[in-house]
Amino acid sequence: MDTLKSKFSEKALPLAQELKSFVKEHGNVVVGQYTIDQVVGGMKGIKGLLTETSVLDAVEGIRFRGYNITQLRELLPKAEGDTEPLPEGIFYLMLIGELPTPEDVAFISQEWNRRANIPQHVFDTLEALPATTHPMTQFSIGILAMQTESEFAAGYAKGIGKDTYWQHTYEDAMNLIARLPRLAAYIYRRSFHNGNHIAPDPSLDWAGNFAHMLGIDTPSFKSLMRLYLTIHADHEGGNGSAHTVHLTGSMLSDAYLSFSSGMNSLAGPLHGLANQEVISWIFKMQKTLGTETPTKEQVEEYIRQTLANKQVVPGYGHAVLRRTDPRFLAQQDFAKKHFPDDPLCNLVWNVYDVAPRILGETGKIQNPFPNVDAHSGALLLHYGFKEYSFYTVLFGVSRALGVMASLCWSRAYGLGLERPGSVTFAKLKEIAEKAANPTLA
Ligand code: HAX
Repeated sequence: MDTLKSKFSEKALPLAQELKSFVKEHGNVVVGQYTIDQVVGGMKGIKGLLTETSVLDAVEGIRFRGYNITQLRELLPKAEGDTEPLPEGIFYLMLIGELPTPEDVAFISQEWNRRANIPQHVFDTLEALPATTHPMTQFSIGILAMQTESEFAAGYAKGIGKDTYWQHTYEDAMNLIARLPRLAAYIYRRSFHNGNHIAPDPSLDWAGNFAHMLGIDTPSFKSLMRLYLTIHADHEGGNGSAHTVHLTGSMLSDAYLSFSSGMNSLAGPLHGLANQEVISWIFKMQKTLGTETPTKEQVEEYIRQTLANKQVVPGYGHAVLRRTDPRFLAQQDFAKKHFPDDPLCNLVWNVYDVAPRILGETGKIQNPFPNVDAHSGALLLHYGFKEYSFYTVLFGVSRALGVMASLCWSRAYGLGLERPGSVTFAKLKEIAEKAANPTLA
């Protein structure tokens, strides 16, 4: 057993025992109540998932095992000469629950390089698709094609015991994460660079190697990738991609099947695809207004037009957050540090100056502030990374860190399959009527 796996077993197995006894003793304690609003409105606010890797507060934003993003940028180990954290570190933190040492992070880098090989049939599968297929569709299909490699699925077919599920899931999680940068870079280069692929460099860290294979091989872009892949990693358990991975995984579908389904959720415009939509919306604004540097008044006019057209302003709003997303602020900080005069970043900041007021005036948008997706495209474009239909794939590569760490915990805990009940409208009316007239039996 490798050192990370053994550390995980030391942490997770006693807690799994404790959880079992805890549920036996306190299983009938009521956690919360929910309303018809929540049933119809997507179960928001219902605490119905057990997730260890991170917790989201509506005002403060995300904390990974208790640490916020500002602290993690400070505390997680870094590559030599870089000031941004290595994503290997946040994976360790989410999986083990403690800050990693530089040695812990070096071990994960090494492991992911060792496990990164992708079988040829995965590339052949991708080659069967038109190069114009949306990168997220290719990404999901590529992940599914890798399912042939699942150690959990192979083990299950042979009849492994329940108590070893976590071990096979750990192997799948590590292999899958290791392979994703190669898969994603392959899709990028086939879609936008005539299939002119770049071989991996195993001397690099996970994010550095990804930047290298994408073809933007500068220290500054590597630094951005490290930050990007760290901050997009997790957003507690209920977001679309994490929840989908958990739901699929709860049927004992292996890591590849589960992660592919999660990526199909991330590919929706209300979730991860918003990063593509933001840039598309900004380009349309520039074209419509006939200027690359619109004034704040012009931006305001365009936002009002978007709302009048009954469209959303992408990158703004959130199902849980009620303040500016700290992931937006981390990206703004990166841009201010490295390229404060970048015109597109300045346009993003001008939108930030005016959008919350206008969105707030509608009176119906619960969070008028920017989310993570409002900024990421402008940073990527600074490096000439202009193919914005690929942006959500970058998000997906990062999201693997959180959801795979969570899948390991779900298997160690032996969490049950997810199967909530449903009601009809007629039943809701009956419930509402009884609530209004408590004397009705
Ligand atoms: N622009 C215009 N209208 C918006 C809006 C926005 N940015 N955000 C919310 N609204 C509207 C909703 O569409 C809804 O309208 P209806 O009542 O007519 O249906 C109303 O305001 C209330 O919505 P809400 O309760 O504030 O927000 P929800 O929890 O329903 O939705 C969303 C949250 C993130 C989906 C929403 O804010 C949105 O569509 N934002 C734009 C898309 C986006 O940026 N998505 C990425 C979110 C972060 C993420 O997951 N990243 O991956």
